[in-house]
Order: sequence, then structure tokens, then C-alpha cells
Amino acid sequence: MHARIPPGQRLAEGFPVLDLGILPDVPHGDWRLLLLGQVRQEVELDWAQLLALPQCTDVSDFHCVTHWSRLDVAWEGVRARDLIALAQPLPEARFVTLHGYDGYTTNLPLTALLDPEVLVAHGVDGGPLAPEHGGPVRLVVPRRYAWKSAKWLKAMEFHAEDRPGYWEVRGYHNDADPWQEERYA
Ligand SMILES: Nc1nc2c(c(=O)[nH]1)N[C@H]1C(S)=C(S)[C@@H](COP(=O)(O)O)O[C@H]1N2
Ligand SMILES: [Mo]
Repeated sequence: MHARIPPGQRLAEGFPVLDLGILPDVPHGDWRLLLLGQVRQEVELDWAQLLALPQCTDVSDFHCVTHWSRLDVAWEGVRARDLIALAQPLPEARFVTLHGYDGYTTNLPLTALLDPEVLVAHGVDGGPLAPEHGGPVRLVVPRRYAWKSAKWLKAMEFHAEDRPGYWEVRGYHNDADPWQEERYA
């Protein structure tokens, strides 16, 4: 039998909020997403342009490194890979820094973001994404601990080299696979 919850995790009550404690005020009309760095085509996308792209829903589990998990979260948004295709990363662009409007950053290999489960999400569980959960728009990376799922997504920056993000420079594991318990480096 397969365990449903990764080692060291327990089910959360409700949907906890975890972040640096800075709640950026990003009205939908002011929200922009930039794709920049090692790309053929820099992209700047607004709310209407995001909604005009193919939308999808993906149900996945959400695992925070502080030991809570939330199962069967239905995220709604655009596949990250569809956005990345617009920017056409250069062959040397193997890593991505995700930037939030609160100044937060986290890093992932480009290949991790091309997984069809990875969404640039604006909805959750049938409603809009609340500001405290990263609204108007956040990243969702189901196969990694939740600190890789940048809230208030502002930019995706493509690099040749890996650049550790906010928690990664403070001792968190670079890869963050919950099933391997990759919590701290
Ligand atoms: N921009 C931004 N994104 C962030 C964070 C943050 O502080 N700022 N915290 C991360 C952490 S540690 C977790 S566990 C999840 C929590 O998401 P939630 O508040 O929607 O549960 O957001 C992640 N994304
Ligand atoms: Mo977290």
C-alpha cells in the first residue's frame, strides 16, 4: 500500500497561511508577470492575458516543511510550461528564480517547471485565490515542499546557473522533495 502522506507530515486543519508576514497589495489590474533573463522573448503578461490562455484545473497535495499537509487541493490556472513556451528559454537557461511581490524568491530547475502539474494559479477549490494564499496569482509545484510554490508571483527569471532563493540560502534543501524528506541541507 502506498502512503498518502509523506514521512513526517500530518494533515492540516483548514488551510494554514505561511509566509514572511508581508502581505503585498496587488490589485488584479496592477498584477503583471514578467518572464526574463535567458530567454529569446521577454514576456510581460497582465491579468486579462493570463485568463485568455488555456485554463486547467489540477488536483494535488500540498506539503509544508513545517509538517502540515493538505490533500486534494484543486488549483485552477495556466500551466507554467505554457507560459514558459511563450518566452522560449535559451538552451543555456537551466534554472529559474521565482520572484514574489513580497520580495520572496525561490529556485527550481527549468525541467521541474515543465511538469504539467505545475500551475500559475489564480483559483483554488472552486473560488478565487485569496490574497493571503498568494492572490491574485501564485505558483503551485505539487512535487516539492510548499516553499517552492511562490505566492504573489511577479517574475520568472531564467539563468544558466542555479541561484538559491530566500529559504535555500538559509539552510533549506535545494531540491525539496517531500517523499525524500529533503527539508534541510
Ligand atoms: N511570495 C512568497 N511565497 C511563498 C512564501 C512567502 O513567504 N512569500 N512562503 C512559502 C511557504 S514557506 C509556504 S509553506 C507556502 C504557504 O502557502 P499558503 O500560505 O498558501 O499555505 O507558501 C510559500 N510561498
Ligand atoms: Mo513552508
